Amino acid sequence: MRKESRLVLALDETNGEKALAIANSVSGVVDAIKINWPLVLSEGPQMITRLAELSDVICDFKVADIPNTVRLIIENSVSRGASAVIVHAFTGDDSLRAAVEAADGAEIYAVTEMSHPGAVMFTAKHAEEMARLGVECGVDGFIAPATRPDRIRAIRAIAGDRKILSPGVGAQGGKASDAISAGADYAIVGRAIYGSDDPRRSAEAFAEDIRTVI
Ligand code: NUP
Repeated sequence: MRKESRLVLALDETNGEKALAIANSVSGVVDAIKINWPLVLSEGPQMITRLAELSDVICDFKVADIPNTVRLIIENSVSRGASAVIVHAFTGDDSLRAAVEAADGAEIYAVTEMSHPGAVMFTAKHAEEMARLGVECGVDGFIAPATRPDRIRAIRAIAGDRKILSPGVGAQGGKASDAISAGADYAIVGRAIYGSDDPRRSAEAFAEDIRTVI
């Protein structure tokens, strides 16, 4: 994955034509495009392949299943053009290993603790433990919350040189430069870019904010 602006677009726009237009307009500014169930459910998994013509695509399917189902989901995503797939870490070592084995050159990022307030109820309490497990199982990186930069620092201390991608910037209240300063490699931004009047200008503004700290 390219590492220039350190900005990843979360493209949760559910209209396919609009999503492609936005992806086109920001493709030089963002390092990758992350897609999630909203776009895939409304426009189909062929969106992975179409977007992969413009950018590296991260499939944010937050896979949380038994190893065999994990393998099937990862293989399908990668064969459609995904450069990376996001999985949950709480599923344990066998499912995480199945994800890494199925990736076939693509990257696997594990979620240890999500960015919304409810995440502190359960998964945040085990986030460090899950990060250590992710390292043991060979994941390429972690998803850590820009809404709580101290938690990015905690995961960075365990992740070593593995990548950290950090969502929760903009609409959820986090700041891209704070996430990068805390140890994230990339900030993930969705609504504040794709929902703005001028997505390219908005992406450039986030990239500019990140540049102040790198
Ligand atoms: O902890 C997480 N928080 C989060 O927001 C893990 C994620 N994968 N996401 C995703 O990032 C979320 O599902 C959405 O696709 C994107 C954030 O979008 P926005 O809040 O910037 O619009």
